[in-house]
Amino acid sequence: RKVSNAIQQLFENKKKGVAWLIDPGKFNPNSISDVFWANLHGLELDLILVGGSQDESSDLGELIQFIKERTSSIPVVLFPGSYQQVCPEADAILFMSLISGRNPEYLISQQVRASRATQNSGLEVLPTAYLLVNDGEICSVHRKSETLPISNEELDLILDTALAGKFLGMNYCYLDAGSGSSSTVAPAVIRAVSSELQLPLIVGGGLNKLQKIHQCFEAGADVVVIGNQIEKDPGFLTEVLNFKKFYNEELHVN
Ligand code: 1GP
Repeated sequence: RKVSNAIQQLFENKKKGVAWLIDPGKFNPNSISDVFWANLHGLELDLILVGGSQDESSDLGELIQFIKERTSSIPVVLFPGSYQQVCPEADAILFMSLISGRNPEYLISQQVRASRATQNSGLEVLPTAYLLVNDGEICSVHRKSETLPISNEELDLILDTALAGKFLGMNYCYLDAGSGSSSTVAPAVIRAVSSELQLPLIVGGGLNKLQKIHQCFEAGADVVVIGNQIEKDPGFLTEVLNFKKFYNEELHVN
């Protein structure tokens, strides 16, 4: 099944999705038990994102194979930190432009370098407007991309930027506060972007509590992305998936 169809279905049915972000630079396969992998099957994890801010991941293919052997039907989507992270073992790629910044390297140069490998890979391409938005914190992705996040307070700028991405043909919008960020994308920002854009909205960065995930869902995020907190405590993923199931069922009843 195509990843775009799965996301579109969530969006159209107003259901919520959860993505587990695995950063190859941090992931320790020994920290995850066989029982945990086995349990994932019943828990309806929507996506696994793989990628990170380090440049090269020579063993990315091996890591994806390792994940796929344990999860079978859960789509693996690349969230590339650089053009070197295009990897045919995955199912799809978030083909992103960092449009909240003004660094040409991440607006278009990395994409030019990634395009041939993407074309040859047979990966499903998900054209994505990627915006860094938080309370003004600097984290790894800002440092690497040499761009500043847009402040949660600059709502008009965020909306205009996201709209520009839509008009350029990007089918998805990813609002990211940055990995490990202590602030998140503000619910007011999510609400405004979701209603203005009418595109599937992915939200991540600093989502380390169920309450924050609940806020994202309520504000209109279609998919939430969680990385760091699962790295710290794999059980958090189980909690989030149980919560999502409950949330989606409640929604269904109402
Ligand atoms: C970062 O949105 C992702 O790019 C996930 O962030 O690691 O803080 O969950 P966390």
